[in-house]
Amino acid sequence: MRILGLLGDAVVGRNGRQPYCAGRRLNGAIRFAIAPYLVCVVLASFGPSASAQERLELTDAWIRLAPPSAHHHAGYLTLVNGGKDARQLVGAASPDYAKVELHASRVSGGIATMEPVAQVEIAAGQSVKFAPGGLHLMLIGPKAPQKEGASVAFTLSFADGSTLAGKATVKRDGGGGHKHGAHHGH
Ligand SMILES: [Cu+2]
Repeated sequence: MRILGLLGDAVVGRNGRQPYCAGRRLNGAIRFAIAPYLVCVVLASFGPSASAQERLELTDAWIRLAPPSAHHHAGYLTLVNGGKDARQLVGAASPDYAKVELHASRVSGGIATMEPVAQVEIAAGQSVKFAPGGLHLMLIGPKAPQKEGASVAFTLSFADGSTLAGKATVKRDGGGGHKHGAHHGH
């Protein structure tokens, strides 16, 4: 991610566009020297995106390490809408998976279930957290064995036709109670 951040920052800088991050308040060489170590590390990855997306931030994307036999992996992230309009997340995709769905989990009577959701709205000025036990990206049909620490590229699609690219790190459970596989509705 840091390497991408550096590249993204350099590309954006050459094109004369300013990444939407604290780094833009710095100038010249100082910005290029320091910015990659600030929040630009994450935000600059989205620098080349369309202007309409600049105020929607995607952070903390990760995929839970699952048993090797798992055909579904769960991905989590946070979307922060710093814009003035609500945004509707309507889909996702990854080159590393056959299909990606938006799912919501809930626990009822001690049993965890989940179901697809058609869209997730991120209200203006609000954030939505995809986390164990709640919203998640259901990554279906991995094309290669999952590896801890790997970086998985994915793209989010919005109702206005825009997309947002991100990378999720594969890591172990950070806590929470999302039990995948045991009670799968599809
Ligand atoms: Cu799911």
